[in-house]
Amino acid sequence: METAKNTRQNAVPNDRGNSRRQFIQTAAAGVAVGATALAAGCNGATAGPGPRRATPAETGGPFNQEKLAYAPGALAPVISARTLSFHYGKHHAGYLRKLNKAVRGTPMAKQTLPEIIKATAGNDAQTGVFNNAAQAWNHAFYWKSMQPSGGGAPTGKLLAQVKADFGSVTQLKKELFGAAATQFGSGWAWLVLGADSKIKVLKTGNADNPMTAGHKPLLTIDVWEHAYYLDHQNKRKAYINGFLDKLLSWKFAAANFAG
Ligand code: MN3
Repeated sequence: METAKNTRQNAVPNDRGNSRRQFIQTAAAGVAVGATALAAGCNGATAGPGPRRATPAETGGPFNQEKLAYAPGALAPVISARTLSFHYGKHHAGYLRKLNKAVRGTPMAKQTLPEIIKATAGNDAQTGVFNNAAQAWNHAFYWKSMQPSGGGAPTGKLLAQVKADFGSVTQLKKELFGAAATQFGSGWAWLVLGADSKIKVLKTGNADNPMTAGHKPLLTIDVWEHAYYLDHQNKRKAYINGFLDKLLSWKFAAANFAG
């Protein structure tokens, strides 16, 4: 079966093969993702803000990268333009490229990322598809979980719910910090709305996403080393503190809470 064949091929991602394929694709398009991402700030007026996104021709479709809502250096000094360019232009684009390669020509090509994530979670035969689909979704969600001059506190209904479930915004931040700091190895810290309509703090390993357990994500922090190592080396806590105090987008969390 075509589907099984594609899935099996993708279950053991071949980084070297994908890198070579990526080079051929980008070379054919006359651009290099990383170098152009770093230069994108220079022509933001015409190309839009943020690092250059991989084009559909480069990620291959059906899933493509959304433009970032801010310029490459807008999250500095917590997250430098260099980190953002590698993270968005290489890591995130890479997950999309591998996912597209795996689902092209299969029924999953017509599904949404959450549909694919929920359908493949816990299925050993589809680990490769799950990992790349979840990482594609998680990163798109992470970019929106941050904004320049973020931090502070939520307002309105979200603030009322936070007070009801945590007592205070300070307590919520303390718990979110704890989850992000103690996630062993690669993973994510999350603010979610549970099926019981209570806001909770969770952490997940590798690509895992709380939506597979019935939670609605409100906000996430990427704690894979590639998210902070260029800027903070091994000091994950410095990155998390910077995220909470200067980048966290309560506006995005509130929109997810209301939606
Ligand atoms: Mn990441």
